[in-house]
Amino acid sequence: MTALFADLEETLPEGAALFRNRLSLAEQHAILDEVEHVIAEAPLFRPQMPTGPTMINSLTNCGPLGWISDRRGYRYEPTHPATGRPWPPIPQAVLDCANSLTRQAGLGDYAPDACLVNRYEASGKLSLHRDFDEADFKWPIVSFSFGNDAVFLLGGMKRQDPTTTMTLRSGDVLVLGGPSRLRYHGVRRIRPGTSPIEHGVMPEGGRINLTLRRARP
Ligand code: MD6
Ligand code: FE
Repeated sequence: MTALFADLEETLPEGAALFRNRLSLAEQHAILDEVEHVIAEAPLFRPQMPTGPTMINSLTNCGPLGWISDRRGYRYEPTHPATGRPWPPIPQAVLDCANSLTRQAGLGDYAPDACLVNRYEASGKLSLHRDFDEADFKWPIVSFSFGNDAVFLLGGMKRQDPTTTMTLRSGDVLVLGGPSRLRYHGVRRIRPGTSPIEHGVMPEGGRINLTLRRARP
Protein backbone atom coordinates (compact mmCIF):
# COMPACT_ATOMS: atom_id res chain seq x y z
CA MET A 1 0.00 0.00 0.00
CA THR A 2 1.38 3.42 -0.88
CA ALA A 3 1.70 6.20 1.66
CA LEU A 4 -1.04 8.05 -0.18
CA PHE A 5 -3.58 5.28 0.33
CA ALA A 6 -2.42 4.53 3.86
CA ASP A 7 -3.52 8.03 4.81
CA LEU A 8 -7.07 7.74 3.56
CA GLU A 9 -9.66 7.48 6.29
CA GLU A 10 -11.75 5.23 4.06
CA THR A 11 -9.20 2.45 4.37
CA LEU A 12 -9.60 2.19 8.15
CA PRO A 13 -11.25 -0.98 9.46
CA GLU A 14 -14.71 -1.00 11.04
CA GLY A 15 -14.76 0.68 14.47
CA ALA A 16 -11.69 2.82 13.74
CA ALA A 17 -12.30 6.41 12.67
CA LEU A 18 -9.78 9.15 12.03
CA PHE A 19 -11.08 12.72 12.16
CA ARG A 20 -8.45 14.79 10.44
CA ASN A 21 -7.83 18.31 11.65
CA ARG A 22 -10.83 18.14 13.95
CA LEU A 23 -9.41 20.77 16.30
CA SER A 24 -8.52 24.25 15.03
CA LEU A 25 -5.20 25.77 16.10
CA ALA A 26 -7.12 27.96 18.58
CA GLU A 27 -8.88 24.90 20.03
CA GLN A 28 -5.58 23.02 20.25
CA HIS A 29 -4.01 25.95 22.05
CA ALA A 30 -6.90 26.18 24.52
CA ILE A 31 -6.70 22.44 25.28
CA LEU A 32 -2.90 22.63 25.72
CA ASP A 33 -3.43 25.49 28.21
CA GLU A 34 -5.67 23.09 30.17
CA VAL A 35 -3.07 20.32 29.87
CA GLU A 36 -0.53 22.73 31.35
CA HIS A 37 -2.79 23.12 34.39
CA VAL A 38 -3.21 19.36 34.63
CA ILE A 39 0.58 18.90 34.63
CA ALA A 40 1.03 21.62 37.27
CA GLU A 41 -1.34 19.72 39.57
CA ALA A 42 -0.30 16.18 38.56
CA PRO A 43 3.36 16.26 37.49
CA LEU A 44 4.56 14.19 34.54
CA PHE A 45 6.44 11.04 35.50
CA ARG A 46 8.11 8.14 33.74
CA PRO A 47 6.67 4.95 35.20
CA GLN A 48 8.46 1.67 35.53
CA MET A 49 7.14 -1.18 33.43
CA PRO A 50 6.21 -4.40 35.23
CA THR A 51 9.23 -5.99 33.52
CA GLY A 52 11.64 -3.42 35.05
CA PRO A 53 12.73 -0.75 32.55
CA THR A 54 11.39 2.80 32.70
CA MET A 55 9.00 3.97 29.98
CA ILE A 56 10.43 6.23 27.27
CA ASN A 57 7.64 8.81 27.32
CA SER A 58 6.48 10.68 30.38
CA LEU A 59 2.84 10.65 31.35
CA THR A 60 0.21 11.94 33.72
CA ASN A 61 -3.58 11.71 33.90
CA CYS A 62 -6.76 13.63 34.47
CA GLY A 63 -10.21 12.38 35.41
CA PRO A 64 -11.49 10.25 38.30
CA LEU A 65 -9.04 7.50 37.33
CA GLY A 66 -5.53 7.49 35.90
CA TRP A 67 -3.53 4.75 34.18
CA ILE A 68 -0.26 3.86 35.86
CA SER A 69 2.41 1.18 35.67
CA ASP A 70 4.88 -0.13 38.21
CA ARG A 71 6.42 -3.44 39.29
CA ARG A 72 2.96 -4.64 40.34
CA GLY A 73 1.55 -4.20 36.84
CA TYR A 74 -0.67 -1.89 34.79
CA ARG A 75 -3.82 -0.52 36.40
CA TYR A 76 -6.06 2.47 37.03
CA GLU A 77 -5.70 4.43 40.28
CA PRO A 78 -7.66 7.42 41.65
CA THR A 79 -4.51 9.23 42.82
CA HIS A 80 -1.09 10.28 41.49
CA PRO A 81 1.60 7.80 42.62
CA ALA A 82 4.07 10.51 43.72
CA THR A 83 1.81 13.22 45.19
CA GLY A 84 -0.97 10.96 46.52
CA ARG A 85 -3.49 13.57 45.34
CA PRO A 86 -6.51 12.87 43.11
CA TRP A 87 -6.00 13.47 39.39
CA PRO A 88 -7.37 16.84 38.20
CA PRO A 89 -10.59 16.86 36.13
CA ILE A 90 -10.67 16.16 32.40
CA PRO A 91 -10.92 19.48 30.46
CA GLN A 92 -14.52 20.07 29.37
CA ALA A 93 -13.47 20.88 25.78
CA VAL A 94 -11.92 17.40 25.52
CA LEU A 95 -15.05 15.71 26.86
CA ASP A 96 -17.33 17.70 24.54
CA CYS A 97 -15.25 16.94 21.46
CA ALA A 98 -15.03 13.23 22.29
CA ASN A 99 -18.76 12.93 22.78
CA SER A 100 -19.68 14.54 19.49
CA LEU A 101 -17.18 12.27 17.73
CA THR A 102 -18.32 8.98 19.21
CA ARG A 103 -21.87 9.87 18.24
CA GLN A 104 -20.73 10.78 14.72
CA ALA A 105 -18.79 7.52 14.50
CA GLY A 106 -21.98 5.64 15.35
CA LEU A 107 -20.54 4.38 18.64
CA GLY A 108 -23.14 6.03 20.86
CA ASP A 109 -22.79 8.24 23.92
CA TYR A 110 -19.63 8.14 25.93
CA ALA A 111 -18.88 8.70 29.62
CA PRO A 112 -15.09 8.54 29.97
CA ASP A 113 -13.61 8.41 33.48
CA ALA A 114 -9.88 8.50 32.63
CA CYS A 115 -7.65 10.56 30.36
CA LEU A 116 -4.03 9.55 29.88
CA VAL A 117 -1.63 12.34 28.92
CA ASN A 118 1.44 11.03 27.07
CA ARG A 119 4.33 13.38 26.35
CA TYR A 120 6.83 12.36 23.65
CA GLU A 121 10.26 13.87 23.23
CA ALA A 122 11.58 14.07 19.64
CA SER A 123 12.97 10.54 20.05
CA GLY A 124 9.78 9.17 21.63
CA LYS A 125 7.97 6.07 20.47
CA LEU A 126 5.46 3.57 21.79
CA SER A 127 5.73 -0.12 21.14
CA LEU A 128 2.88 -2.17 19.72
CA HIS A 129 0.23 -2.72 22.41
CA ARG A 130 -3.47 -3.07 23.08
CA ASP A 131 -5.39 -0.96 25.59
CA PHE A 132 -6.47 -3.88 27.73
CA ASP A 133 -6.74 -2.59 31.32
CA GLU A 134 -10.31 -1.29 31.10
CA ALA A 135 -13.29 -3.17 32.55
CA ASP A 136 -15.54 -3.19 29.48
CA PHE A 137 -14.27 -3.06 25.91
CA LYS A 138 -17.64 -1.93 24.61
CA TRP A 139 -16.45 1.64 25.30
CA PRO A 140 -14.30 3.26 22.61
CA ILE A 141 -11.00 5.04 23.16
CA VAL A 142 -10.67 8.55 21.78
CA SER A 143 -7.16 9.85 21.08
CA PHE A 144 -6.12 13.49 20.50
CA SER A 145 -2.80 14.46 18.90
CA PHE A 146 -0.89 17.73 19.44
CA GLY A 147 2.44 18.94 18.13
CA ASN A 148 4.72 16.99 15.84
CA ASP A 149 3.48 14.24 13.53
CA ALA A 150 3.44 10.69 14.84
CA VAL A 151 3.98 7.71 12.56
CA PHE A 152 1.17 5.54 13.92
CA LEU A 153 0.79 1.81 13.30
CA LEU A 154 -2.62 0.15 13.36
CA GLY A 155 -2.48 -3.63 13.40
CA GLY A 156 -4.83 -6.53 13.95
CA MET A 157 -5.99 -8.65 16.85
CA LYS A 158 -2.67 -10.49 17.08
CA ARG A 159 0.71 -8.85 17.61
CA GLN A 160 2.09 -10.55 14.49
CA ASP A 161 -0.72 -9.29 12.22
CA PRO A 162 0.27 -6.81 9.48
CA THR A 163 0.03 -3.11 10.34
CA THR A 164 -1.20 -0.07 8.42
CA THR A 165 0.92 3.06 8.78
CA MET A 166 -0.72 6.45 9.12
CA THR A 167 0.35 9.91 10.19
CA LEU A 168 -1.37 11.42 13.23
CA ARG A 169 -1.07 15.19 12.98
CA SER A 170 -1.76 17.98 15.42
CA GLY A 171 -5.52 18.43 15.68
CA ASP A 172 -6.37 14.91 14.48
CA VAL A 173 -8.64 12.73 16.60
CA LEU A 174 -8.60 8.94 16.33
CA VAL A 175 -11.37 6.71 17.68
CA LEU A 176 -10.81 3.00 18.29
CA GLY A 177 -14.06 1.26 19.15
CA GLY A 178 -16.32 -1.61 18.22
CA PRO A 179 -14.47 -4.41 16.43
CA SER A 180 -11.29 -2.29 16.36
CA ARG A 181 -11.20 -1.63 20.11
CA LEU A 182 -8.59 -4.31 20.76
CA ARG A 183 -6.42 -3.87 17.69
CA TYR A 184 -2.70 -3.67 18.30
CA HIS A 185 -1.26 -0.20 17.69
CA GLY A 186 1.82 1.88 18.44
CA VAL A 187 3.92 4.90 17.50
CA ARG A 188 6.98 4.07 15.43
CA ARG A 189 8.48 7.54 15.67
CA ILE A 190 7.87 11.28 15.85
CA ARG A 191 8.70 13.60 12.95
CA PRO A 192 10.33 16.65 14.60
CA GLY A 193 9.85 19.97 12.82
CA THR A 194 6.33 19.14 11.59
CA SER A 195 4.29 20.78 14.36
CA PRO A 196 1.97 23.62 13.26
CA ILE A 197 1.78 24.88 16.83
CA GLU A 198 4.11 25.83 19.66
CA HIS A 199 3.18 25.60 23.29
CA GLY A 200 5.23 25.64 26.49
CA VAL A 201 3.75 22.33 27.55
CA MET A 202 5.22 20.48 24.56
CA PRO A 203 8.90 19.65 24.29
CA GLU A 204 10.68 21.02 21.24
CA GLY A 205 10.33 18.47 18.45
CA GLY A 206 7.92 16.49 20.60
CA ARG A 207 4.27 15.65 20.85
CA ILE A 208 1.38 15.34 23.29
CA ASN A 209 -1.28 12.67 23.02
CA LEU A 210 -4.44 12.46 25.13
CA THR A 211 -6.37 9.20 25.24
CA LEU A 212 -9.81 9.21 26.81
CA ARG A 213 -11.06 5.96 28.24
CA ARG A 214 -13.86 4.47 30.24
CA ALA A 215 -11.92 2.37 32.77
CA ARG A 216 -14.67 1.19 35.14
CA PRO A 217 -17.86 -0.59 34.11
C1 MD6 B 1 -0.35 7.90 20.75
N1 MD6 B 1 -2.01 6.23 21.18
O1 MD6 B 1 -0.99 8.29 19.78
C2 MD6 B 1 -0.66 6.60 21.41
N2 MD6 B 1 -4.48 3.88 22.19
O2 MD6 B 1 0.60 8.54 21.20
C3 MD6 B 1 -2.54 5.11 21.70
O3 MD6 B 1 -1.87 4.32 22.34
C4 MD6 B 1 -3.95 4.83 21.45
O4 MD6 B 1 -4.18 6.46 19.75
C5 MD6 B 1 -5.77 3.55 22.03
C6 MD6 B 1 -6.57 4.20 21.12
C7 MD6 B 1 -6.04 5.18 20.35
C8 MD6 B 1 -4.70 5.51 20.50
FE1 FE C 1 -3.00 2.68 23.12
